[in-house]
Amino acid sequence: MENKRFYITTPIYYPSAKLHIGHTYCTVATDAMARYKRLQGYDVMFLTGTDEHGLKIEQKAAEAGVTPQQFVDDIVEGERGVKDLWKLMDISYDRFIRTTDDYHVAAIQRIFKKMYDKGDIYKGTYKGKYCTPCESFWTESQLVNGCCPDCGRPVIDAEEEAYFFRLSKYASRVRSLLVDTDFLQPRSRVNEMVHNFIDPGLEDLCVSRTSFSWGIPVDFDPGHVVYVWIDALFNYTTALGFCNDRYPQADFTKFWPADVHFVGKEIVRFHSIIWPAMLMSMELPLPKQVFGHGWLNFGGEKMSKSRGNVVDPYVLAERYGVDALRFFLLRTFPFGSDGNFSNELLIQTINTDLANDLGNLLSRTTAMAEKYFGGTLPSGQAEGPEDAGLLAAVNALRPRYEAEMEKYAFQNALAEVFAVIARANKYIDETAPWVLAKNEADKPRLARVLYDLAETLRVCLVLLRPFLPGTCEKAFAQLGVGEDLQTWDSAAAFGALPAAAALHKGENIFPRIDAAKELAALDAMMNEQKAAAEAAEAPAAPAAETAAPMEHRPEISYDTFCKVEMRVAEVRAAERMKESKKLLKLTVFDGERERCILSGIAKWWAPEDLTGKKVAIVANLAPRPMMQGKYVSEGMLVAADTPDGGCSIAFYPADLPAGSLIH
Ligand code: ME8
Repeated sequence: MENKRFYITTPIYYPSAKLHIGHTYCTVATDAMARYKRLQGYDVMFLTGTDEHGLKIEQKAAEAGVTPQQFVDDIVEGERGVKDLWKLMDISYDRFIRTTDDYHVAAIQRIFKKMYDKGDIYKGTYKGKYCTPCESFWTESQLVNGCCPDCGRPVIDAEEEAYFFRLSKYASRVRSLLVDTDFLQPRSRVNEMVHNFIDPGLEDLCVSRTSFSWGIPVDFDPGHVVYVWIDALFNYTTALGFCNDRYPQADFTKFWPADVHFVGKEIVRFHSIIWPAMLMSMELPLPKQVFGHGWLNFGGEKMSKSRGNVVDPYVLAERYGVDALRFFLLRTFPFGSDGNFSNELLIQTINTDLANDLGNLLSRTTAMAEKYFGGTLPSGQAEGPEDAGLLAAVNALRPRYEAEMEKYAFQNALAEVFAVIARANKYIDETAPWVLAKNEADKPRLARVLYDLAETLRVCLVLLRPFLPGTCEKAFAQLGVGEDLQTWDSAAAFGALPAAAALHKGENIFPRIDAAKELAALDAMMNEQKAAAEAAEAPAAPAAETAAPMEHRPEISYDTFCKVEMRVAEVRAAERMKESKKLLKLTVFDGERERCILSGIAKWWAPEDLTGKKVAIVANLAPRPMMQGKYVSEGMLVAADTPDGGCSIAFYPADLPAGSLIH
C-alpha cells in the first residue's frame, strides 16, 4: 500500500517585530495546503517557526533594553505574539521550531562541524558589500545602482575573518537541478536564479560572523557565530530530529525530503541555490519542491516591518472573522504573483463571495427546508430538467479543484468551487422553489430542489474545509451533515447525502458588511496605527550621557574619500510627488547643469523652504532609477539626522556660487 506522507513548511520568520499580514498570507496558504492533504488522507507534517538569531535582533533588543532572548521570547510567546497569531488564525501546525531551542543549536553545531571536516567549510577573509537592515552580503555585480538589490538602501564595505561554505563547488549540480527539474516553482523564477546568480559565477558563501554575538557559537572557534543561512535553513531538518534527539530520528526518515517549502520570492535564492547545495554537501536528499510566492503590497510597495506600512491581521480577523480573512488572502491573489492589498478589496470579496454567494445559498436553502418541510426533507422526491446541469457541475468539481490545489493555485481552486456555488444560486432562479411551494402536487419536486441545493453545498463545503475550517463546521451543522460526509471521498460525486436530509437555519455565517462604514473605520484605524508607529519609531532626544552608540562605517583611505564629489548646488525648484509621501523632487543647479534629485525629506521639509537655497549634494553618485524607472535621481542631498528622527539641512550663503567643491 502506498504510504501517503506530506511534509510542508513555511519560512521561519524573524521575530524582530510583530508579524503582519504578509507573514499571515504565507502561513495561511501553508495551512490550507496541509489541511487539504490531511483531508485527502495524508499523514501530514506542517512545520513553522521563528528565526531568532542575528544582528538585527541583537540591535532591537539593545534598543528595548532587554536581552535578545527576552526580546524574542516576548515576540514569539508573548501576548499577541507569533504563536497567539497562529492560534487566532486557526493554523494547524504540527511543530513550531525556534532557532534558539537547545536541540537546534546543538544540531547546527554538529552540522557545521561535519561540513568543516569534509572540507566544504573553510576559513578565509570576507570582503563584501553588506546591507545592514537585510543582513545580507552582496557582490558588486548584484548591487542595483550601488544599493542593496532587495531593499534599495545603501550598502557598506565590510571585511572580517570568516568561515565560508564552498557553494561554488555545487554550482553545476544546482544549475541542472533548477533547469532540468521542476524543483523550483513557479517555473518563471528559474531564469532569474540562473541568470542573476548562478551564471555570473557562484561565490563561496560567508557562513560565520565575528562582528556580533547573538548567534550559534562555532564550538571549535570561539568568537565566531554561525551566520544566518546554515542556522535558518537546517531548521527544516532539525525539527524532524536530524542531528539531535529532541525528536525521534524516525521522524526524519519518515518525512524527509520535504514535499514543498513555501517561501516568499525574496528568499527563493537561499532556498533554491544555497539550500540544495548545503544538502548536497551533507549528502542528504533534496526537498521535492520550493515554491516562491508573491508579495502582498500595500499602496504599490512591499509591505514590510522596516517600511512601516504593515497591515495588522489581528484587527481584520477580529472585525470580520478569521475565516473571512483567510479566505480573502487565498481567493484574491494568485499565489505565485504579487498582489496589492486594499481594504476595499477585502470587503468586496467578503461581501460578494462569502455573504452574497455562499452565505445566501446556505441561509436560503436551510430557511426553505424549515419553512416548507419543517427542516426534514421527505424522501419522495421528483427529478426535473434543471437537475442535470447542476449535477454535472458538482460531479466535475473535485478533480478540477484537485488539479489546481496540486499546483498550489489556491485562487483557481476556490474559483472552481465558487463557480459551482454560483451555478446553484442560478438553479434556485431556474426552479423557483417559492412557486413550487404553492402547489401541493409540486412538493416532491420542491423536496428534490432543496436536496440538490443541500448536496451541492455539502460537496462545496468539503472542498472549502482547508480554507474555512471554522465556518464549514458551522455550515455542516446547519445542513445536518455528520463527519462521515465531510470527507474527501464523500465529495467525489453528487448524492452521498441521504434523501431525508435534516436541515435547520442557524446563525448567518457570513453577514454582509456595510462597506462605506467599515472602510471609513478601517482607514481611521490604520492612520492611527501609522501615527503610533511613527511616534514609537522616532527616538527620544538622547541625553548626553545616554546617547545611543554611533554606528560607524569602516575606515576609508584619503584616496577613497577624494572619490566622493560633493558640491554646493542651488535648489531651483522643489515639489511634492503624487507617487510618494516621503519624497520631494528637487531640481538643483550644480554650476554646470540642472539635475533632478529625489530626496526622502518630505516629512520634514516643505518645498517652499528649500527653493532658492544653496545646499550640499553628492554629485558623482551613479544615477538611480526610482518609481519603477519613472524618475532618475542624479545625486544625493546631504542632510543630518536629528535626535527626534527628523533631518536637518545645512544651507550655504546665498552668494556662494553653485558648483563650489566641498571637502
Ligand atoms: O526572511 N507579502 O524572515 P521574514 C507576502 N527568517 N509575504 C510576505 C510579506 C509580504 N509583504 N512579508 C513577509 C525571513 N512575507 C527569514 C526566513 S527561512 C529558512 C528564513 C512572508 O520574517 C514571506 O513568506 O523576513 C517571506 O518569505 C517571509 O514572510 C519572510 O519573513
